Formats: sequence, C-alpha cells, structure tokens
Amino acid sequence: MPGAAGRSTGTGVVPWPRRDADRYFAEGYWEGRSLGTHLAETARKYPDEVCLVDGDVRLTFRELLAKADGAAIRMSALGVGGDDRVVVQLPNCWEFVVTTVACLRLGAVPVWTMPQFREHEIGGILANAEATAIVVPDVYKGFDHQALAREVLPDGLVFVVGEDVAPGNIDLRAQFVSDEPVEVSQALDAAAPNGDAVATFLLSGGTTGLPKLIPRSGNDLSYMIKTASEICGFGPDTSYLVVLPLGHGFANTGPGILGALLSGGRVVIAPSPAPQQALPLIERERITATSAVPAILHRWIEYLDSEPGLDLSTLEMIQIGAAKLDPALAARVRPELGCTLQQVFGMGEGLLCLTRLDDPDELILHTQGRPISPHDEILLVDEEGSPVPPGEPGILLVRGPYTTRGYYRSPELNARSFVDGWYNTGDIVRVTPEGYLVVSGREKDVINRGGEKINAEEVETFALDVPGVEHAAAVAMPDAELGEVVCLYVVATKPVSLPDVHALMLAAGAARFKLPERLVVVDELPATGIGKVDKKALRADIASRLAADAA
Ligand code: J2J
Repeated sequence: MPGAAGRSTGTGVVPWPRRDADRYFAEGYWEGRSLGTHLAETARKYPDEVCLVDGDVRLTFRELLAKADGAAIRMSALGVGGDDRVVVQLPNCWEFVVTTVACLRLGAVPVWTMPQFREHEIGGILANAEATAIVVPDVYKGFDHQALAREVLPDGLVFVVGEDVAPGNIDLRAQFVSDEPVEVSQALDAAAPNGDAVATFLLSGGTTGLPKLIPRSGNDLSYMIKTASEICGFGPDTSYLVVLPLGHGFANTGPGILGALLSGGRVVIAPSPAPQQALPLIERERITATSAVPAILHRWIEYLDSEPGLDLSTLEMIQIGAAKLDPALAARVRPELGCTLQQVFGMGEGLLCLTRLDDPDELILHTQGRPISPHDEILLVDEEGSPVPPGEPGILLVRGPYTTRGYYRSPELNARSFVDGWYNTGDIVRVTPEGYLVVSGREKDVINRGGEKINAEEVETFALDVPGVEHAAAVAMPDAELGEVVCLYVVATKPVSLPDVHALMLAAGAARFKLPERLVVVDELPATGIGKVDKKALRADIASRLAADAA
C-alpha cells in the first residue's frame, strides 16, 4: 500500500478510480513505491557491477547511486523541491541517466525532451510543466543551449553539462559528488514519494498544438517497466545498447534504460545510431539487447551488407517500434542480424504491446505484439464510437494499470481523448485471433517521421503566418527511409517557396525535424462533405505526384 511519506500528485492529474487502483494493488501490480526507491534497491543489490557505460566512463551501481544521491541533495539545497519539475534537454550521455536517477530519488519530476527542440517547444514545455529548473548541454551541434535556457527560463535554475558554464548557471557535473555520508541516502530513502506521485511527465506527440504532458506515476511506470523487462528476458546479464534519443519514452521505459537498470543489467550509450558507431559497440561491449525505429534498422542492415566482418553474436534481441515496420525488413532481422526481432507498439500515454521472444515467425513478422498486462483492456470502435465486429479494423481505445487517465491540466482535451477511463489512441488497428494487434492506420492528424511525431496542425499554424498563404494542410508523404515525412499543401495569393516556410518556422523557434520536405501550391484544398480539409485526398494526391516524378 502507499507509503506514509506520500506527496500529493498535485492538481491537474486525473487519478485512477479507487476500485481500479485497489485491484491493481491487490494483484501486486502496483507496489506503492517510487521508481527512485526501486532503482536504489537494485543498486544496493549489485553494488560492484558496472551498470552505465558511455565512452570511457564506466559507472558501477554504487557509483551511479552515489552520484545521483549527491546530485539530489545538492539540487535540493539549490531549491529544487520534491514534486518540482525539471526539464531535461540533453543529448545521449551518461549525465542524462544520472540526472534522471537524481530527480527520481529526490521526488522531483524529470521531463525528458529532445536536443533538437528549440524555443517554441522548450518554452511551451516549461510553461506547461511549470518547471523551475532545466538541464542543458553548454553547446551541442553548434547550438548554444545555455542561452536558450536562460531566455525561456529567466528566473529558474539552469544546470549545465559541459566545460563552459556561463555565469549564473550551475555546473551539473560538480553536483554529482559521490562522497556523501550514508545518511544522505538514508534521508532520501525516508523522504521518497509514494507510488501514487508523478514519477515523470512524458510528452505526447499525438495531440493538438504543443506537446501535452502525460503524468506517469511511480506505481504505473514501475509496473510497466518491470513487466516489459520480464517479457524481454532482462536480467543481470543484460547489456542494453541505447541508440534512440534518451528523451523518448521508448528508450527510457519500453523497458529501455530503466528496465535494464531495474533488472540489474548494464546500459551502454551509443553516441549516435549510425551503423559505423553503434554496431562496433555491440561487438565491443557484448551487447545482448537494443531498441530502434525501422529507419535505423534499415540503415544497419544495409551497412552489414557492405561490412560483413562484425561479430554481433552476443545480440539476442532487437526491439523495433514507434513506427510501422515493413514485414520485408522484419524478415531480414533473423538471417542478417542473427537475433530475435521484437515488434513494439507503444505510446507515452501507456499501452505497450510486444511480440514475445518465442512467438512463431508469423506473429513476429506481421503483428505489432500484444499488450504486456492481462489487465490491459482493448476496445475497437468505429467513427461513431460503436464497437466493430471481431477481426475488423477500428479506432483503438485502451485502459489499464499503466495507461494514464488524463493529460496534465487539460480538462477540455481530456473530455475528447478519454471517455470512461478509455484513452482514445487515434490509431487504427485490428486484433488477430491470437489477440495480437496489427496497426493499419491512424485517425489522429499526426505525421510519424521515422518515429518522431509531428502534429499537422502545428505545421499548418506556422504556414499560415507565411505572407500570402491563405490555407494550409500538412500531410504525411511516403519516404523510403523514414516511412513518412511532412508534405505541405498551401493556397496562396502570391508565390510561396519551401525556403520561405522553413525560414519562418526556424525564426519562430521550431525544431528542424518538423520542417516540411515538400511544398505543393494548389488553387484550393479538397474538402470533405462536412467542410473539413480532405486529407485522405491529399495523401492520394501526393502519392500520385511521387509516382509521376518517379516515372
Ligand atoms: C506503428 N505505429 C506505431 C508501431 C508506435 C515504446 C515504443 C514506442 C513508443 C512511441 C513508446 C508503433 N507501428 N510499432 O512510447 O514506450 C505510433 C502510434 C502511437 C504513437 C505513440 C514506447 N509504435 N506507433 O512511439 O508517444 O501512432 O510513443 O500512438 O512517441 O506512435 O508515439 P509515442
């Protein structure tokens, strides 16, 4: 049951109904403890094992916990309170993991973000989360993150990872002090939040406008990560390679880094998903498991065709998810990478579906897995909300022990996205007779660019600010490598070019990956019967234009 030192989950967080919560506790799914407490327990069980590797840095569990606890206590002294939100915008590096563990130990709420985000995204996230602190690199890929942090959080704490810490900002690595007396860790243990408290806010890619915050509690997230770890066969012998951005739920929780750590395993951070960098690490660090999106898998397999000499024999499994995997590419995993493929269909809101390692090929190659929990409830409905006949595709609704009941402080959006506790995923799927999900489409207006979700309306809003643009519609355009990229249709009163749109979006502080790849100027946008832009017609239009280009 929840511990005594419970903090409130705060206003704006929709709790699970009492009856469901009681059931999840009774079944042992929810343990009533924070993720930080679970991590500390594992760290104390395997103190001398190396658990985090990044280049020359190799930390044991003892060192990881000591650094994190040292940072937690210093962050607290600097004014970061339990329940305060800390936006983490770091590239993939060991400091990201220590920061996360420090926040979880303190009960502060890390909000993981991507290094590509700029003032438009970071400013919005800071405001939504009411964050009081941000963690950034000094300079990354030529961009001055400290300057951005100061601009968007003028009165907050700016923690910097890097050599060049500007006056007024705080050198985060200097807080990773590992010589704290044991009482410090004990004090953090005693003050740990209970399992109901928000452990992290994940970002939703699927909603309108700026990313909405998804509250994930210690109870729900610990359950999800532990269950997924079990299904993935994670244990102390696991050596997990991270190539996905650490800002992603998939990389952290699917079961990801936190799953490997909670299993007593080892996390190895790749500086880049490029095959030249990631694949030699598999050989050198004797990696057993990793996760990627289809676009990365494609690059790896192509590279292995030309560089066959690498020894990847330790690799037991690779998870592929976040975007639809082509069965033909899926079929190349076993023969060319020599490991088991696991398809992953997940979402920051909760539901995680996995194929099982011992599933027959038919399911591994052609489905996106089945829910990890027996208490995940799935309902497929048509556009009117009526259940579809078994085996037919429908809009996927879900509820269960680790799927959130609402976005943070978003009553209006929640009224649309959650009904009777069911989260409307906006994905169109069908369920096989074995109970496995096959994703066949999407109802929500999102473009999935190699796993990065781009909200169409956000791009359209920028486009409407370009002089001369009267109407705008962003749709997914097929792309051989990324699966989908953004194609922008506009109606304009004067000539408009793609560079015009890019210049406006960059000046407005949008992340570069949201820039449309193609612009199509038309006389008018097709409309549906009810006067909405007919995006289906636009997707068909761009497909025929691509076919004509190729002919
Ligand atoms: C097709 N579409 C998929 C798949 C996700 C693990 C794995 C992924 C995410 C993630 C995650 C897909 N095939 N295999 O958080 O923990 C699309 C769906 C879904 C949306 C969620 C995790 N796997 N998708 O991708 O919150 O449209 O989470 O609703 O970023 O990605 O995106 P996101």
